[in-house]
Amino acid sequence: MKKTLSLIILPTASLAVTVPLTSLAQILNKPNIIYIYADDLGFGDLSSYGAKQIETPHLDKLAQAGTRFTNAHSTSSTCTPSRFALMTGTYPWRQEGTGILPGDAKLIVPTDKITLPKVFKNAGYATAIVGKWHLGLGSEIKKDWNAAIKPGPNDVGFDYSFIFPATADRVPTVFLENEQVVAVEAKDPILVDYEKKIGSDPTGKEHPELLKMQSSPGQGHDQTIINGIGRIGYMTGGTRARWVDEELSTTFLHKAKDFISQHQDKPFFLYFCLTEPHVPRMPATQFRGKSKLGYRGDAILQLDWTVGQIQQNLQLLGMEKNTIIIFSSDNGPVLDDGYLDGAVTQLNGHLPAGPLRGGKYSIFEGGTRVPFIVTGKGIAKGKVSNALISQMDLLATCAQLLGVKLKTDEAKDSKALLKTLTGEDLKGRSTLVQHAQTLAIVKDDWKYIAPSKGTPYMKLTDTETGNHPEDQLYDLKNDIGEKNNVATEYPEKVTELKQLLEGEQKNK
Ligand code: NG6
Ligand code: CA
Repeated sequence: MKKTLSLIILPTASLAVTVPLTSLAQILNKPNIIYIYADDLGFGDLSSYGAKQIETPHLDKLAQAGTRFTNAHSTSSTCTPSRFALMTGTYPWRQEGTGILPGDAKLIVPTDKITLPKVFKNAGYATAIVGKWHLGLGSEIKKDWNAAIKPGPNDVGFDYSFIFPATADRVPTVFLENEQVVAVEAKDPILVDYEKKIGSDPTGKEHPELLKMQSSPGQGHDQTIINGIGRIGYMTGGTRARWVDEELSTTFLHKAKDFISQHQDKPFFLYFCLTEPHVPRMPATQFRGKSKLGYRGDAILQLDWTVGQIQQNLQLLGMEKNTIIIFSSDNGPVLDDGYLDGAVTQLNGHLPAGPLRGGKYSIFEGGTRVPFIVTGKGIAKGKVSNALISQMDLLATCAQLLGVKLKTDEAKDSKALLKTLTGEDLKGRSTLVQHAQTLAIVKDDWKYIAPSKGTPYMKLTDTETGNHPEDQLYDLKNDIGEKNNVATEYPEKVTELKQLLEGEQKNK
């Protein structure tokens, strides 16, 4: 049976034509794909998603020129598992050790299995990652940061990598370019430890007077001080290799632009992982104070500007017509995640998760329902799609786009949803498992959350986790804010979804 796909290939929607799915790759002529991944950006953080207190014009422009999704998800409500799923096309809860990783963790992405960048490589693309990695490096926790560190991004499908290892609040605060820490010197070797203090650098705990931004009481972030900010973990050495937080974003931007301009004649996949608005939020001078919402708002403006710079760069090089940009976030929002940076005190009525309940760390929709904007060649223009789609689906969807065959046991949880991604199909997945401390499953706008004994409320981060010792059922069509647990009213629905979830868990 021949599948067909309506594809808008000319500027006006009225000229939509139906083309065979199989020849889509030829029509698109191997588009460049740039996947821009924000860190902790919420469903309500962009003006195109309804934010009133903040203006994000560049992302709004992207949404107007393409398709804006309202029911797109990361797999999980934290970073490492969401990124693991994006890379592997499998649910992270199927593999042990995919929770938030420390900065010295070893690589958790299998090197012998298909990955998102390998799909592109198999189709003859050049591939790169620029930005936050957070999936571990090397094969040991104790590793020599002064020599090449393998395996890493270059061993799971990226030709080029310019990354930082974990999160901006974790040591080591250094960049790695293709396995090697940038600017490390033999006379000042880097040592990292997550258990005990190492070297003589002051810590936030001993010397809070040295901090330019105070850590939140009770949340740690009081170990080695780097650039006036207390971090998680201890490090010493690498004085010249340490990043300056205010320059993190532009450093990544320059590397991303370099990669783009060096690949004008060969199709490429760029995985561009921004660090905003994750803590520590320390925006560049040009954005500081600009949002009036504290450094979190300023970091969102910086992120929006960065996306604008990428768009502008593509235009200058005449590459925008042959490029698809996909923008999303790895999990929902959080205000106080370790530093007293004004995110709470200057919130000014802003709703980072929009109408959703919960945020980062939560099984409620705020945890995984995130902005997802797709624009460029072959993508419907000015469309809003309510289709259910997961970032984990990009692996199979890109394979479908590029005619790359996946074996049946590869990337099993990833669904080929090309028509959904282009904005033609408005349904997407029929079901999706969501992941925080517990699991939930969504089907036809009904959501079942499995019972959990975990805390229902994390005071320090002000998070409603969604943990509850009994079944929860929400009717998302009429109650997107998950206010009314209707489990006792619809026992058959609970049974149906519970069985579906158990089936997914068994389906290893
Ligand atoms: C948490 C950190 C938080 C942040 C998060 C990872 C504490 C108390 N909190 O454990 O600050 O680093 O991990 O965020 O240590 S993520 O977006 O990479 O998942
Ligand atoms: Ca994150």
